[in-house]
Amino acid sequence: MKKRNPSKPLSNNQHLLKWVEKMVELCRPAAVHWVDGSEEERDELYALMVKTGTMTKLNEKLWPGCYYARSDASDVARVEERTFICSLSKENAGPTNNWVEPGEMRKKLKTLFHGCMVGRTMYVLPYSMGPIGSPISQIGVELTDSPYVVTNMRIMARIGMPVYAEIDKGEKMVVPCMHTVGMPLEPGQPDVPWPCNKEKYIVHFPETREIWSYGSGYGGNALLGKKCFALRIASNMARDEGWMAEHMLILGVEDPNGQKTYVAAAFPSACGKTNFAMLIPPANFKKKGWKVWTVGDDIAWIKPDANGQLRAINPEYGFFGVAPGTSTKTNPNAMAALAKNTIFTNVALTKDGGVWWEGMGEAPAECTDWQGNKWTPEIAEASGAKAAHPNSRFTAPASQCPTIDPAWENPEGVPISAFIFGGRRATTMPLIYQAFNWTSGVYVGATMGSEMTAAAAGTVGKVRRDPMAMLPFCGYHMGDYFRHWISMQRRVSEMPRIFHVNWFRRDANGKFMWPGFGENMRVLKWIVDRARGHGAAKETAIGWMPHYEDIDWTDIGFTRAQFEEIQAIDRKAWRAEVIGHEELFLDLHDHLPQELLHERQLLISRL
Ligand code: O2Y
Ligand code: MN
Repeated sequence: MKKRNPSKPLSNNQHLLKWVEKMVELCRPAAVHWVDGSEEERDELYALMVKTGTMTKLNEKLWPGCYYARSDASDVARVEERTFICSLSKENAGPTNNWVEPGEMRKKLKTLFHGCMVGRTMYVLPYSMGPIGSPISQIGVELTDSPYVVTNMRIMARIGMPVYAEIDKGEKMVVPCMHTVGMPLEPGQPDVPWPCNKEKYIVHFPETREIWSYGSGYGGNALLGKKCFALRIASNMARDEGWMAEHMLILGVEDPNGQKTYVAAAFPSACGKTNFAMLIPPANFKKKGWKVWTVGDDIAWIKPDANGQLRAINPEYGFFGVAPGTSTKTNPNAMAALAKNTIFTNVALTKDGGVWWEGMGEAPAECTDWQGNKWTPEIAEASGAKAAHPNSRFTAPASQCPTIDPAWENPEGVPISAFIFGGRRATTMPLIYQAFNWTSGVYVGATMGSEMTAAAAGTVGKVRRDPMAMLPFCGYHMGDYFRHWISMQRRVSEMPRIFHVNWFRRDANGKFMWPGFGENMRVLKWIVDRARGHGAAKETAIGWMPHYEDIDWTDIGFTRAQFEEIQAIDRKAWRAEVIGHEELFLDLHDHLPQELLHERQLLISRL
């Protein structure tokens, strides 16, 4: 690297300098690169990775500024079983997290990190989660030996010089994040395009707000600002400081009068979260002047302001979206966002230097699949081979999304009027209902469940309870997390209304009952009406539900009978559902707030 990356840090923060020196001593890199975030630096990093085979530059005419990477076949998703919350006591981590005694884990990490960067460059990557200078934003510094991570983080977070300046101010704590692919390069040893280690550790120390990640170069394991910081560490900060770090998209609904209502929604991985965040209203809604704006697609940091209004920021700067299934039909906004300056990982490479994935559109006659093998539709038919890995990703700048909200970088955040929970449920859960009040809404979120996802590397089809979609991301005891949610009503002047949606209910023949995508706008409009206090509803055993007349059905032909079927409360199925809630509650019993037990009793008595 050129002289521009000085051997001394650009920041005068002595604490940062000392920590980097200590980590250099531990990891023994061949060089240290202080990331400045410039375009020149970005281009140098891409050029370096093209040379080592980590990245391929895509056809500039078709995919300007885009690069393509293929991971090692063993390093394709988050590794929940190798993710640890090493709080001082096992009890604080709770039964839903892996825990190892912190002293023992530190000893192990010290051994693993000793010399782990030999022959490689250590990048010092300062980043801000949230707009720089926002009172809701937080700062981290990731030390990594992966240039792939640096270029991805450059899209996913604000990085470089302005962040050093923030660190210099000394107003915010800095979360230290250590990352290595865990493959030192001895002299003369050739590098591989995607170095990683069979052994993986994704470790969080909540009390000291530290992250240590070993052995993986992929997504949530390695881009430490995302799941590790913005959810696992931030959930601890939020509990201690009276705010919320949530696995939620944020969108704004603009009505024909130009009035905007912002909602935040939690869905487990692979439930159409990115599509919902970028929803395009049906034609008749558009004609009337309804618009949906995107603030974020994955994570929300939500804080009460001085007036007790909950306000949210998207702490991220880009989208790390699942490629398969994304198309101009399903999500034209995502397709526009990823059309340039994007990194594609584990999709297929086409003959003309472009990318393709299942669900993007017509398959190419031939391409190279995510493992580097020849792929044709005929081969796929004979062997079932996928061109793109089901968890293949695009890393795209959020600013390129056509529906990005004009207020998405507002340092004060946007006001939140409603929370939406949802999952992928074939039965039991209606299309839409509203919780009776805040505490019953917390119960709805706490007990939500979904079928498993590729991102979690699990079996498809099995329902797992995923409270607030935070099961893999809550950095402390889930029972205490529920208590924190309940306690928020003491800090907020008017609570957002809470809703549950299920786009995935099936009929007796196994067919989806709801078309989804843009049609979800009809449900969203009712949610917004209710949140503003003027939509009608009827009381049911599980919550408030719209009458058929309360939803705008123009141009869709969804009949009253269909609506009644999709909204039906099958009491037998609901009794089984409540038993499922009991299983979760048993696991958490010693930290479970009494309020949730009461809610359960009330639900049972209504059923
Ligand atoms: O598998 C990974 O490393 C990515 S996981 C992910 C990425 C973007 C948004 N959400 C998720 C998730 O698993 O919730
Ligand atoms: Mn997510």
